[in-house]
Amino acid sequence: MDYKKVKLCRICGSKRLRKYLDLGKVPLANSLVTRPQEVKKYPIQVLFCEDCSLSQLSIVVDPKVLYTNYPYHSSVSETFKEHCREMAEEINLINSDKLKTVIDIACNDGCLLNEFRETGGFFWHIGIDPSQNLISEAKSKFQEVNNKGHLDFRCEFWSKEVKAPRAQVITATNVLAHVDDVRGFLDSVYESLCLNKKSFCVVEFPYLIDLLDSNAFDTIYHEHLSYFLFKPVQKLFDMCGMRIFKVNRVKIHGGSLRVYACRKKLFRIESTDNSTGKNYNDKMIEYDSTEILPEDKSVKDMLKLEKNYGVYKIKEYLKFSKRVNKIRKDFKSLISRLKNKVIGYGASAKGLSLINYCNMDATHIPAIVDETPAKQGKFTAGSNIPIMGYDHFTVTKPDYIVLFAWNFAEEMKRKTSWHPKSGGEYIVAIPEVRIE
Ligand code: JHZ
Repeated sequence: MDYKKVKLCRICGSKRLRKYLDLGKVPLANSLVTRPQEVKKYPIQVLFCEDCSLSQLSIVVDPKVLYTNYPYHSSVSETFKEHCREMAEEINLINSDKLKTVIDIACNDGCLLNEFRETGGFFWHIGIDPSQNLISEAKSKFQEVNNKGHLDFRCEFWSKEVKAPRAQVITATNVLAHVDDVRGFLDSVYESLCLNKKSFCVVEFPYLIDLLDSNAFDTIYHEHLSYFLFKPVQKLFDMCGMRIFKVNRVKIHGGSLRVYACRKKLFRIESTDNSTGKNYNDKMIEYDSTEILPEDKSVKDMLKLEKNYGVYKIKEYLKFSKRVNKIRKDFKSLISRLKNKVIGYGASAKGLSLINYCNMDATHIPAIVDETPAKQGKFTAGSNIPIMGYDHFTVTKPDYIVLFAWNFAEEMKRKTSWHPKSGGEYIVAIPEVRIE
């Protein structure tokens, strides 16, 4: 069996888990195939923890099956690169040390580390990712900058077993939601943060309130084990000896949270004998990290926002589930009506999940264009739709382009500005099905 069932809340351990969404059985979104074929399907159900309000999938697929060879490349999107630049700049403002050690967990193709290198604070950068293909690419891409600082890429899962050096900054974007043992994951972050400096981690993940607001049920798939609100995440960090001191809402991936957290306790060295210049009696003095990283107003504001929204009760989620069913019906009927005239853009995991949730295949969507070389020439899992390079647009000239990566709609529209000029239109399914 390559998956296991979830029985307890992965944050608070509660057994009080209530199902609010069932999307049937679908294949793994990123398991692209080299020729049309039948593939294994796994259930997609979402459970709500009535104690800490975490939403989580009812199963956990073996991460080795999901990530050993991973076709998703962060650097394909200019919007994501800009996002990483802004993030690196914000981090450098909080810790302005010129020489710092940065660990990027789930570094993918090295997109974020590259921005750190370019915005300063470069000394020793370590990228860790379980995908062999991505680590090999990152190694070859960044070889030429090794002489300006030390850049390591390591192929492994970040877990409680990981051995990493201490770092001033640890980043983890779009990975916490993918992890089953979230306690072990954050315990290792805690262990790897420096004890005596302004050290912190920055964790970014899609925000459940944005998912509910934009009906983004297509972002619910096997890679995403948890759907986070701020409150359960704050509890999780607290359980691991850390404290969130700042949180931002950011636009990326349809709406995410960026949380900054540090150890609750730090240490400074206090010299007891200044006269001799010797340090035999130096003491490590423990102090509260609020002295150097005080809590920002954003932390309390975020808790207030969630409380007012009503997301700590299941009622909101049951309403969401009804909206999801309507979108599935509307999208399938629109595409069935226009089927010979459409081409998809972006073989995103969310797009391929949407196709499967609507039981569609290549008779509905004849092809999907994607600029990731690793995806081109392959077929989508379950729906068997061919994935083509950008040139396919010029060959087919579709009447409608379905934006399967609606989170990057602006960038995709910019790249296909010829389409509306020649009378073409776009279709999106999220937040509701529409032609624009
Ligand atoms: P995109 C990924 O999900 C994977 P996906 C992952 N599971 C995760 O957590 C979320 O992100 C947050 C292509 N594209 O980013 C590239 C173009 O071809 O929405 C991608 O294949 N041209 C880790 O897969 C896809 O579209 C372009 O101009 O749902 C976008 O996928 C652009 C902008 C994208 O994420």
